[in-house]
Amino acid sequence: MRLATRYICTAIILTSLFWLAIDLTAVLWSRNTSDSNNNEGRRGVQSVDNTKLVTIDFFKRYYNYVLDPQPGSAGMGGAAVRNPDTEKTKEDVSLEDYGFNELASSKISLERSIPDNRDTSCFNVQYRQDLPTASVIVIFHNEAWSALMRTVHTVLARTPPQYLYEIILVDDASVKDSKYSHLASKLSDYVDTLPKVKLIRAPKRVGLTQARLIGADNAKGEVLVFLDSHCEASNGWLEPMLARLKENRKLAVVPDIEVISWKNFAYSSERGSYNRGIFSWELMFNWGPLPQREQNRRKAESDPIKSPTMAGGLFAMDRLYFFESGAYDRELTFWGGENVEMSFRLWMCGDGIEILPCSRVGHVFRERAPYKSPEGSTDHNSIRVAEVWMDEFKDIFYSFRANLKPEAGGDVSERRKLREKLQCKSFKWYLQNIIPELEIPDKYPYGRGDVKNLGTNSCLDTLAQNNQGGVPGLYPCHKMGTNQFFIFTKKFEIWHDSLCLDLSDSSAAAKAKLWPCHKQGGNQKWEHTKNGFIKHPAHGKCLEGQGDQILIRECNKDNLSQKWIFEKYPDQEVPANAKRTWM
Ligand SMILES: [Mn+2]
Repeated sequence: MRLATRYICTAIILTSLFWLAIDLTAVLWSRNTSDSNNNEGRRGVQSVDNTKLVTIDFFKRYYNYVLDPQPGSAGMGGAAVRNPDTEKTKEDVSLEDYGFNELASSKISLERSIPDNRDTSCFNVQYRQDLPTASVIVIFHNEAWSALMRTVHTVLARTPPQYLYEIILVDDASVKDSKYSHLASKLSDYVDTLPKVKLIRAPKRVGLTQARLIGADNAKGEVLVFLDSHCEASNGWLEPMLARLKENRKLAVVPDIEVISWKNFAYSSERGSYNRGIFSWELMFNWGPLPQREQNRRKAESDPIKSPTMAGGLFAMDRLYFFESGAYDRELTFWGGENVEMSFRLWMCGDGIEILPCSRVGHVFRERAPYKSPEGSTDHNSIRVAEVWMDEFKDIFYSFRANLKPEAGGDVSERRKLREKLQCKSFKWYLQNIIPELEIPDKYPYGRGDVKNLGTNSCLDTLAQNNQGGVPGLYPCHKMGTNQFFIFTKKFEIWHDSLCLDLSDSSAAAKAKLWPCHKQGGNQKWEHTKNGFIKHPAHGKCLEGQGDQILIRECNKDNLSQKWIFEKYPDQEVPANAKRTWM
């Protein structure tokens, strides 16, 4: 049967069933009430009582699967799909084209069943039934058919239709190439057969932020829900977000984002521990654990988690508040930084961001993006964020990103006006109240910038091993900060964004590693002597540069490869009357 016909039939049958159910309820109720209280008997003829609170399972009756059931088909229950060896080449091509195993994805029903990972407490939460309607906005560029359509179909199947105003697909100028021909007329024709789904084509490539704005500018639902184009909605994914926004419209709410494997499309069935969004001083989004303070504040696993930032791919906001609060900065280019901008703005000017653990959406975390962003686009965006929102703390960002200049962000006066108009709080307030756990580097540390080795003329570099146990080395000095940016702190640590250079033994084979800073000295305490040594007092050894490696050796003042120089020594250059601390 063609889809359209199926939908019409299903709709007719459901509508009939719906009214039949109401009639029956009305009859039973009026009998009940007239038995107990004759005067109120007439109330029984009213239709659905929207004020009656219900639990999440109530909404299940409205979910509507339309695809033929495929018993035993691939990936059911969120299972992994493995392709036979004979299809290895085909699989590799799909990985190359999409950044995930599209071949596996193409074998899985667009409405497959997935594990229910919600905490039991989620089933006791009481929801109202008069929830706002949602416009679901999905932007895409060169997306795979199966991934995009599974996003659409799972939203249609698992959203009560009374709350789904529309799904808006925004095609950000996908390449007109045989590889992506499914996104041309095939897509337009298919979308015509689906209820409530609209397709908008961007006339030229506009990038993530502008494509989202096209969706938002065209949306008519009361709530905007942004989803990536490779998601799977789960049972009850939307209702908690709508309910929370009905309680407080000055929030962005984020579902608990579950992992769909890019390798085999297994849908994670692990509950895991909750995380929240944080950021680095380079203005990159990160996930971080919940601090004790937040764990104490929450009374149940179903309670929202306050999140200082959001990843930005999946979230919902009241549509009018989205625009009142400044939508997106329309001068942001292409990709990156828009989530951090919105995060700072929502906390400083509104009621912030919450992750809702009872709302779950699966997302394919791709191995890599299958397309390139224009050079410098993210930097341009980050500069705008720093200039508009970070007040004096933007200096920390610029010290990390030594080669960036404010001018490269363009004119930010409109956004500064917005900040004034909304009477937003200061960045200092945000740091102190929303993310007090974030380490703020010393304002005038003993050393800062790149750390040059005089023997090799190379610079200390994390070599992108920015994690616990990462082994830094040497790399040609590039004067761009980032992985060559270190601070010699007032606690005598060699610090890189919450990681400290740590030496745990003094043997010749020992390595100085990056380790979360513990502020206790010991293995993380260093001396930088007048003659240029970086010496570990506890182990009595010096850092020595050799090739691209850092060795641990007996200190030798005649060895140039043991001499290091920081780009700056700020504590020796404090301006007169300057405030010596940030807070
Ligand atoms: Mn994504």
